[in-house]
Amino acid sequence: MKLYFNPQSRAMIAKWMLDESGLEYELVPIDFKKGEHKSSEFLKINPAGKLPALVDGEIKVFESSAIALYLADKYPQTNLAPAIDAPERGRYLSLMVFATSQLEPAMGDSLLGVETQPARGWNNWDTTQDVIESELGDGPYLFGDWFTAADVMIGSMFLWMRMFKRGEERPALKAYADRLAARPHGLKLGA
Ligand SMILES: N[C@@H](CCC(=O)N[C@@H](CS)C(=O)NCC(=O)O)C(=O)O
Repeated sequence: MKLYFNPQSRAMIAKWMLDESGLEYELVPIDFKKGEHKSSEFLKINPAGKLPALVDGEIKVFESSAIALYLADKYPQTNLAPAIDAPERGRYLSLMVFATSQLEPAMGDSLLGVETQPARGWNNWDTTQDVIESELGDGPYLFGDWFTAADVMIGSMFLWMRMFKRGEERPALKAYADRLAARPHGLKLGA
């Protein structure tokens, strides 16, 4: 399995997912300055010309949430996702998609100081944090004691925010980010 990678990118999220999975993989370095992500060879893997992208045999996957969903489903022995017919599955899928469709754009609005327009499909940073705080409950993870790919996707957003010295106002979410960063393979950004 090959992960197309640059440490200054969201490919760090896919790498975290792979590290948590214990699966073997190879990193293929992509130099943004040389435009390697826009080469015709790379565009055959991700037509959007962005990282991360994963190649597993014949299968090509791009978009960080798609990569996390793919890995957890393709390799169920990693125990990083509820089975397709498990009662937790609906909530799991919702959180996986929420990470990049709501939490991430809300985070972007907050960092850029832009007023969120809910008509575009996501709520503001405060409201999206309310959702995650309530989903987390007493934790320690989104599915209680069970660490899943949803923690990789949702947790990454809070760990990115931390790099910008933001998103630390809420004790429960701060403690969640601390727990994730302290995992042996936890995402270490800006280190
Ligand atoms: N929604 C995508 C975002 C991918 C993305 O924006 N990647 C950035 C790096 S973090 C990139 O490759 N930028 C290079 C470019 O657009 O030229 C995902 O989650 O995979």
